[in-house]
Amino acid sequence: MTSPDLALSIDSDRLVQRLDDLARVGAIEGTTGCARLALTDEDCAGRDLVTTWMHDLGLEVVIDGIGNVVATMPHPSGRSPVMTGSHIDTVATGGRYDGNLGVLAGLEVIETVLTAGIELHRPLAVGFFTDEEGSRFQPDMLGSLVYVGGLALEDALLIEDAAGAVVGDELDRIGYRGAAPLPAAAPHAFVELHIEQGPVLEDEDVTIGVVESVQGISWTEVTLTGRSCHAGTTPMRLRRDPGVVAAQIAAYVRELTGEIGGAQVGTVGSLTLTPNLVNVVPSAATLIVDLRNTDEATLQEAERRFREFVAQAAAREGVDVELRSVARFEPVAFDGGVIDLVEQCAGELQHTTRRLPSGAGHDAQMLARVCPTAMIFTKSVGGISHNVDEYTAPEDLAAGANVLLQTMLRLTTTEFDR
Ligand code: HGY
Ligand code: MN
Ligand code: MN
Repeated sequence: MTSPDLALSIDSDRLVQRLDDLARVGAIEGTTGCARLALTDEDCAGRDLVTTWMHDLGLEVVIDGIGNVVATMPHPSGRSPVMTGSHIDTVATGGRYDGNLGVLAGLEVIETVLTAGIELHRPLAVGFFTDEEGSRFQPDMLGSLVYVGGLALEDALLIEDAAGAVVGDELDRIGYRGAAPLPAAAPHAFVELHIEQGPVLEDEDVTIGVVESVQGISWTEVTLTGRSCHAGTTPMRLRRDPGVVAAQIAAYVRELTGEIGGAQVGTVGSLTLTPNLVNVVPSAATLIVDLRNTDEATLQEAERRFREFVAQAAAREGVDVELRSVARFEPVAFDGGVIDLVEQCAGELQHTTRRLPSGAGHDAQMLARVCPTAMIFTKSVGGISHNVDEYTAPEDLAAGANVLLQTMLRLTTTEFDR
């Protein structure tokens, strides 16, 4: 292929149909959302469906030791592929586009190119990575982190969820512990299409987000241990109530984001009281604090102040505290050349564009460690995501997928043979 064919376009009905078909797997009744937590039966069913589509296209499908699945066009050259992909695991109250769009748009791009019979200088590939969400097994982006050699496979296989289930056992249970070696061979380049999951593109009425970076992420598990006692008979002066400290921490995280300002965000989304009974002062409270910032030094300052507050609040209440980092990734800058190419392709397709950082973590931030990488965002209605009401209009799905098509095609040409 010498010059890109801008007239080539994905089949948006087929893309939307596949998104609908996949959303039926783990569908949350009465909503348009789905629940496919990593390595659950629902995730397995989603994996089976997508790998069937991959096989139906005649792609070479490989599964590696952490359950990542990559499908590559057969190609005589043996050159490394231009790759796209994302994830098909979801949070427990997930929408149908987060991650799924990136995987199914990649499949759609490949089917479009195969149907058009276009000869490429190097193959295209699409993959889905295990446990991108990190909701069940921390850290998030677990599969892509192992894929690029950021975490040893043997360590990843030992990670447990809150109920004590182990990654390696769950992979075996669903039949997705593959044989492909890890770390994987680096692709030639990687481009991920994803919904923005925020309000920027919609607020500014811009069609395509040209993603320049991903902000830093810090997840710290806080375990507070007090003494359970009767909620009625125990005098307040004798109580050592970890539930109170947990609530103070959640409130402080919000205060801290106000004090630091700028790009600082934070929340406590996971909080468990034990025994969690109305008339028992808790014996323990476990929470995970999510802090993020586009600037590493500021994120470290936020972490320092949060840890200081936790120590003081626990001491005041006389409870013990244990901190454990369960995810920590510095901000990642994407490749300037690929960013420019995404912007150029979107412009040639007459779409409005805007450069922005990603507030969410993505598999692309791991692939950026091993090859030239960037991302494409498309609108999220109302900026809502990690919510069953997540929605992106068909025309925006198609716009994102066509920018992905053109960008990937350009990256296969000798012009990008770096
Ligand atoms: O948490 C995140 O940013 C991503 O959804 N895993
Ligand atoms: Mn995602
Ligand atoms: Mn997500």
